Amino acid sequence: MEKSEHLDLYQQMVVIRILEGRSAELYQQGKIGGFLHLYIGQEAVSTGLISARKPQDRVITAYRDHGVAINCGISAKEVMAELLGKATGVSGGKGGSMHLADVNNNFWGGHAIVGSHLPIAAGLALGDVYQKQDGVTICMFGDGATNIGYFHEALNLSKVWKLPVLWVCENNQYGMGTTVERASAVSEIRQKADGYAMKNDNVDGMDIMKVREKALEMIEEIRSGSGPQFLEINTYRFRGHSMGDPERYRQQEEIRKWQENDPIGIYRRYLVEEKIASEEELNGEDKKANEIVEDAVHFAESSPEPAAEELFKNIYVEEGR
Ligand SMILES: Cc1ncc(C[n+]2csc(CCOP(=O)(O)OP(=O)(O)O)c2C)c(N)n1
Ligand SMILES: [Mg+2]
Repeated sequence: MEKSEHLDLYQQMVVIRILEGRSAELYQQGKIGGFLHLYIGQEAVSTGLISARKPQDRVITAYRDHGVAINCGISAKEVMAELLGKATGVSGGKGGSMHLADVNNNFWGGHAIVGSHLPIAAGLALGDVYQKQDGVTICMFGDGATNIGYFHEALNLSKVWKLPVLWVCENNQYGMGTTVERASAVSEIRQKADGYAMKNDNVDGMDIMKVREKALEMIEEIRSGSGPQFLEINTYRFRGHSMGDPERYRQQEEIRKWQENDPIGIYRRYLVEEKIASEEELNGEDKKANEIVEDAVHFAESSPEPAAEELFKNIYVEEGR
């Protein structure tokens, strides 16, 4: 990898971290409505994974989607404006936190119903097969989603039809306040893929380079016709499930232990130890990331609300009928 690519990935991770910290503040000030699920702690997962895709590869995820959107190439401005429900947001201010999407960047959303986007991912991949495209669909979901019927239907059909999908489970150890052990028959989630005779693996989600390497390998195998594969990525969310979570279900000690493996700290150390970048250069990247986020907040706050007519656009019924 070129140095500039490393710095770009590092900056994406820091932008996500700072943007989410700022959005938590704006939420507390009442400027963001609805739910807000932060990705802090999981940045190496989507940054590593999406760095391995080609432009024709589609990405689809659940509601913890701000980081994924940034990694797919959506600007911090458009993400922040969407969080504030502004017309300049990536979904025109009508989607909000859980419904960021931009097909121009091959990012197919942001989905709020747990597991609901897995059959959609299978459908996207089937569409590519029909049209003889060589894209791979990367479908990300949580550990909790693997206990839902949609998950099993989608994995099964994807294997029967040899669809080009990389199923990615972000195992952050909890579905809301419930540990994996209390909700899933198997605690190593990749074992569920064995039930569909699907090649599977796992990787440390706190280390971006490991995620990227594994993703590159699996995506290329899928592109070459291996059929669907399954990757479990072990990670941890440093914040609550969503804003307002009192977090009575886990100990501070556990959070601290995971924070010692902060994915940004791990990448930083790697870049310095491998002499790819100096501390000063990385501090410069942090400063730039901070400016990008502050510009985004200013842009979002000074943007207009969507017009009332917008209520009648982008719905399934033709206008005027
Ligand atoms: C079908 C459905 N059931 C319940 C919910 C409420 N709910 C929202 S998030 C969530 C937990 C999902 O956990 P996981 O898939 O591990 O994702 P994470 O939040 O950890 O990223 C639940 C139960 C929902 N949105 N949809
Ligand atoms: Mg989870």
